[in-house]
Amino acid sequence: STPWFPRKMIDLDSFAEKVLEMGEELSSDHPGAKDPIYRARRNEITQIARTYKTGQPIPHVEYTKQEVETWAAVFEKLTGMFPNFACREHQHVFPLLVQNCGYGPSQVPQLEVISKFLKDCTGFTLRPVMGLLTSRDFLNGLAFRVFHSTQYIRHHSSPLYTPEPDLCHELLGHVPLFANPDFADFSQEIGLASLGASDEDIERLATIYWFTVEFGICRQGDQIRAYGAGLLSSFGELEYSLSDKPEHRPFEPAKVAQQKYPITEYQPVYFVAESFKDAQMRVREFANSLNRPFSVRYNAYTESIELL
Ligand code: H2B
Ligand code: FE
Repeated sequence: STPWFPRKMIDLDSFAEKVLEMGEELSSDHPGAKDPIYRARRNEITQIARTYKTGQPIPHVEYTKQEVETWAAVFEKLTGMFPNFACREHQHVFPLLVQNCGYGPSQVPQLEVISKFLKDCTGFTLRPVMGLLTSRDFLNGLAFRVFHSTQYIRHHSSPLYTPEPDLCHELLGHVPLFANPDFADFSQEIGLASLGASDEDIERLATIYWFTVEFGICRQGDQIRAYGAGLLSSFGELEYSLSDKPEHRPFEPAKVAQQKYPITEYQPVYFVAESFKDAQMRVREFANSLNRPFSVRYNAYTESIELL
């Protein structure tokens, strides 16, 4: 039988409290795990996600001086690298985020402002989330052009390292690409394929997500550049991924879906997309090969999924 899946945008409200480890209870090797002040602050911020409902504006967070400093450290380090390593789509959007969304080292941008900006660009919106969602829930959100974003900041003791998504990763890595129409289409394609998919197929789609939205690189003229958020928000891996140390293979979803990957070390292999349009077409083809007794379409007028 088909697993349950969200049919209307408001169905996403039910994901709020289903977060995996590290969401509320930080795992023990987390830099913030033993810092009670950090934990209390995290709980304060994740209250927003816990009670957030579809259609509400995302509440403003007044970030502390320490949080702004952590954000600034990450911001300065990464923006210095983008000109040499980020794909052209990321570089095109970044100045617009500075102009319209308060990006810069002196303040932490607000999710609500960014969500409105993305809505104007591609129809994508952000929803605050308490921590890691299951792959199924997270991918299902993409079918509605919804990206679940954390709202808290990594621990100040190691500004350039975080074992989990945080606001720096979301804002510097993910957000710029969701402003690009082809990338938005590509991401939604993975999301649509995930609706009602079997557990095995969710695993395959999560792997494709991993090697594209998180760790994807793409050909750009005679160069390769990064578009994956995990790369764009990691100063070490960003340079490494484009060097001749790892393996670079062509983006073929059926092969990508079977690739094993480490989550705490640099990737030994990356997949090179020719363009977001090409990647979307390939994912659609792959999705059609999956075993699901129906196909789906998103109706943007009613914000709901239609079964075909
Ligand atoms: N949850 C959240 N909150 N952010 C993510 O980036 C994320 C997630 N990634 N759940 C998902 C899992 C990804 O690793 C794939 C789809 O499993
Ligand atoms: Fe991410």
